[in-house]
Amino acid sequence: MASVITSSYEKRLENHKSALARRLFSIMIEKQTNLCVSLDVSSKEELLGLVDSLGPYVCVFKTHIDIVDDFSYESVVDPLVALSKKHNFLIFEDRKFADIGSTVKSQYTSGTFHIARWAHITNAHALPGPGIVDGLKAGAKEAAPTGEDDARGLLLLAEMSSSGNLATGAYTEATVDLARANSDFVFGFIAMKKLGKPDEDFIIMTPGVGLDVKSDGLGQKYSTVDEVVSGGSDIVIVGRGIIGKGRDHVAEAIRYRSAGWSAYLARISN
Ligand code: 5BU
Repeated sequence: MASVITSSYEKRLENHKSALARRLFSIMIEKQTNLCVSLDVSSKEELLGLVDSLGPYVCVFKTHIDIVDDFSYESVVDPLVALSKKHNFLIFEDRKFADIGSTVKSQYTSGTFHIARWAHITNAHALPGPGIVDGLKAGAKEAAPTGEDDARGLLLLAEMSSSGNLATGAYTEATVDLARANSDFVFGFIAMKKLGKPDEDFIIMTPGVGLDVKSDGLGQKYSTVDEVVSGGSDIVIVGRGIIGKGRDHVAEAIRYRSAGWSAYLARISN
């Protein structure tokens, strides 16, 4: 396993070459949080309500915008962007692009969702090869304004959390190589642990994190916050552990944020 990064988010902010990564680190430092909440809900009212109440505790909200039943750009994206300014967080659309460059460019910039206009972060599978990164990079340039605050960044799916997934071994290694060749735009990975050489500062965002259960009956596998952060994860992605039915959402967000920050402090003190 690659050795974990033990330098602070402050140090990494100073040296990072991705504008998006610098913005992300500055939010994490200011709000003292490495928590990303995954908003897998189908009603816009619920989505926006969660964002407003949990906004103070997160650095990133992750969306699956295509599962919102009552979606319209004006009634979902516009208020979401306003809330991202109010609470100072980034928006990550978990789109998992997986097609040729020309097609993903259109999927990213057009259609119902116009993802590149509002999602600071999106992600893609490496399976199609370098064209997918080129297509998304071209889309980001075309759709997003140019200031540092409007920076866009891509995460490659180097690993997955689900049981029996195929993103392992040589596939994961080839994904890291693809990121290396595009490190101005690809600032990190969806992965379960640190990837890359010690001096390569890829940000690792990790799904499949839960403190109470080990699986969901549909293939999801949960690790604890301590397990993933000590293994090199920089941001923990939590969905149902926080927004699941019957949970006190704010109390759970505070619990996961505190676990994430303590695990980060423990890692940098080693
Ligand atoms: P959960 O409720 O914490 O299990 O939600 C996990 C979220 O992370 C959900 O939106 C998934 O689509 C997403 N996810 C994942 O669980 N595992 C992966 O490997 C990737 C994404 Br990539």
